[in-house]
Amino acid sequence: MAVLKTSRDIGTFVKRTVERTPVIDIHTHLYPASFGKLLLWGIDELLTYHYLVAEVFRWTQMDFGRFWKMSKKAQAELVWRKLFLENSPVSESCRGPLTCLKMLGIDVKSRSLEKARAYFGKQTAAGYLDVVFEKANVKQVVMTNDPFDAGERVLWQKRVRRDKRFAAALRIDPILMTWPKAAAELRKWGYKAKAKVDASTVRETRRFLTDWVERIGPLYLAVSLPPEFTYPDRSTRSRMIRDVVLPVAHKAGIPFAMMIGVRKLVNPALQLAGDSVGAADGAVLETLCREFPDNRFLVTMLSRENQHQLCVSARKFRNLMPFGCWWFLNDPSLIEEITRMRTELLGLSFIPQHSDARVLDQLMYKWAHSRAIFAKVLTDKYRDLAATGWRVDSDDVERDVRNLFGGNFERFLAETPKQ
Ligand code: FIX
Ligand code: ZN
Repeated sequence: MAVLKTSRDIGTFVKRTVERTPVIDIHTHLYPASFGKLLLWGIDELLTYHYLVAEVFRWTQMDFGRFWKMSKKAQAELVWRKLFLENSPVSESCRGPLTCLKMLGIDVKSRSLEKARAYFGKQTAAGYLDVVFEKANVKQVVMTNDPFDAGERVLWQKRVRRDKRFAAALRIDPILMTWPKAAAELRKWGYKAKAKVDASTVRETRRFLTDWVERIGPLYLAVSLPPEFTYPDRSTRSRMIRDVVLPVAHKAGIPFAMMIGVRKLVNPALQLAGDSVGAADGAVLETLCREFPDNRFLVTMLSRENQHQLCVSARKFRNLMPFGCWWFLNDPSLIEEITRMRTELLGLSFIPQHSDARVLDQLMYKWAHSRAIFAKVLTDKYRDLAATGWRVDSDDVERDVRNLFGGNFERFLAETPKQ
């Protein structure tokens, strides 16, 4: 243990600790190599990530349908030309792939996409997965596992081999967003669920969720909700949350993760890139936390306008854990603003980031970019402490960063009451 006496000592030690501390990435769309084509990786997947698709259409009048008919390779070449060669790749979504190539030791001075492709052509998914986890210093990721996705469902039913670096999360959007359709699916799978929710449908839907909790062992249940989400109201969604989702989560002893503020498909022609954002009513979280004190809530909100209220609500309810700088907030200026706000209002009792990675390689850049900002914010906070005469010990800094990068998540899970 060392006392970090000077401003410079603090800066140097905090930066090194943030870089060296392995992280648990609590929300991603990644899969292990055993899930086959569900695992996306390599330069062409990086360049056709939906964030870049949205951006490339700002530089072309190409017909959307024509783009979607192009091969992945041709789409990537269009993105490379428009966003990297004809315009400087200064956006966060464009800087990301370049950080990945740099971390892999691929020189981008030539600006040759073929050179980058040559590297990936020599990799296998399993081998490259080890490279990425090591370079990103990620010890575990939590997947997004959707029983309503046919491609994924069949893998779980075949009991595909697990990789302990990939924890599960049970994603239940259809149950809370499109119930009649979800009920029809459940009936196909042998659960007597009716479009009109009655007591037997509640029982059968609980049975469905319980079966999947037992099948995949999720760390939490999760849903993405629109800005207009509220609770309670007379909707099927409120009934399902009260009578099905929260009782199943409580019985299993796992949190319920709500990701709030997505306005789905405002531009359907962009497909996955077509979602937008809206400010939500943050007060709904206080209602849920108060009415369900034995449930625990992981929450991330998509609108910048909701961040301050989320911090204040978390001050009022210890069963509310804010996490991440999600999606349109996963940009340096906003990560810094939100992280400063959170340390000033919550101390170190929050989960600062998740990557939301859809392409394996993204773990490298998303965590490298965020770690740089966390180091900057934490350095300022420890320097402020030192200015009061407080002794800043290296062991304390290491403990604090371990908590931010996974310890708070693991404690929140462990303390979740189980029926
Ligand atoms: O609902 C979600 O899990 C969102 O993160 C995704 O739908 C979104 O497309 C995304 O990947 C954002 O980063
Ligand atoms: Zn996501």
